[in-house]
Amino acid sequence: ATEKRTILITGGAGFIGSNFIHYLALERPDWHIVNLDKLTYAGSLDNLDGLNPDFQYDFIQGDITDGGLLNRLHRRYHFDGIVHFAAESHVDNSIASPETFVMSNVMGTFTLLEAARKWWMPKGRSACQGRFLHISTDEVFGELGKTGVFSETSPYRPNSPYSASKAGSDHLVRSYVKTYGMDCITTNCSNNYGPRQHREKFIPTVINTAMTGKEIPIYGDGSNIRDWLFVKDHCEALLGIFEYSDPGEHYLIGANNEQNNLDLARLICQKLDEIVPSLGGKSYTDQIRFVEDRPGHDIRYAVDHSKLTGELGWKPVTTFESGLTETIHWYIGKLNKKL
Ligand code: NAD
Ligand code: TDX
Repeated sequence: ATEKRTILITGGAGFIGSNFIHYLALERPDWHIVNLDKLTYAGSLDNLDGLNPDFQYDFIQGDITDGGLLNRLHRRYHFDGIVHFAAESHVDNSIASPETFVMSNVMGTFTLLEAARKWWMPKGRSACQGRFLHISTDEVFGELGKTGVFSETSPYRPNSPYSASKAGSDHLVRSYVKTYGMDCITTNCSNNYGPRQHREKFIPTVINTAMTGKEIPIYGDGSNIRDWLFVKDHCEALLGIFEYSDPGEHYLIGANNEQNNLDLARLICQKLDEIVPSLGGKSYTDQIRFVEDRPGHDIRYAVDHSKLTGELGWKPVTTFESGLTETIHWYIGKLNKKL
């Protein structure tokens, strides 16, 4: 399974994609990685700092909706795999301006699928010569009440333009498996946290606002619940699935780590109180403020990942305590660099 491979990674300058490339540089140092990223506001080449210079890695700035570019890249590199992270990813932005979500998430995934089908199945329905791993979200299943969990059999019920666009991309991937026999796999993961996440997301927002003396914004009453997975554990799951899963599979990935937003903000503040006590001894929790709720704000997500554990033996290994501490130290380091 660890033979040399040439993999196209889309969105590798974003949060999870860049963590995945760092993970591959350590775990599969003989692979050749081509990172295609548009460098929207969410992507940053700083996220790739520190890669081993011997690692075969190329960066291409470009848009996944550009089929001509995809074909030129394939002629140059002869990809035998795609790991597809590129997407507009922030729910609040999708509420304010949904169009780019449809373009990048739906049209972008479609353009990639169409390109890969022609590269890898030139004679129509025949053995597919490459593997397409599509990274999606648990948000496609909508929201849960106080009980229950999402599983691979949960119906799709997206509630935001973001999750609807991701659901659309999942359906296209599914159709390429069923109709053309393409070797695609879809994963739906719960909320990731860790180094290199964009500051717009909740955990970086709490750390940055706390540390810079600003108000820490909690939407609504703070009772909404998310399941938080450390990004490195996600990367481990993705590599295992990419290498060992059967074609056409579908896996949910989660952490069994449900937290409500208010408790999580308090926990981060308490950790900051220990790591960087504020002058005057005030707790960062004093900066917490309730603000207007997100429209259509999903109440709760929770994920049953027992299929993945049963078939491939993966389970999350990072405790929330250690993952959060590592994350907080990473953001403090970033803030200090700016000073
Ligand atoms: P991110 O916003 O940090 O990064 C997305 C990257 O994609 C950016 O570098 C951006 O420049 C690039 N991109 C966007 N549109 C593009 C286009 N049209 N062409 C080329 N590049 C483009 O996102 P993330 O949090 O790293 O999420 C990565 C993937 O994982 C997404 O598909 C997201 O839906 C999914 N996901 C994220 C989470 C999470 O908690 N962050 C959870 C589950 C699933
Ligand atoms: O300032 C904030 N205050 C707040 O209370 C922000 C930014 C968020 N929140 C709440 C909203 C959510 O209940 O915190 C929770 C987490 O918010 P986000 O970090 O925006 O994540 P979420 O909306 O849950 O979506 C994330 O997880 C699933 C990613 O952004 C998606 O890309 C992924 O698919």
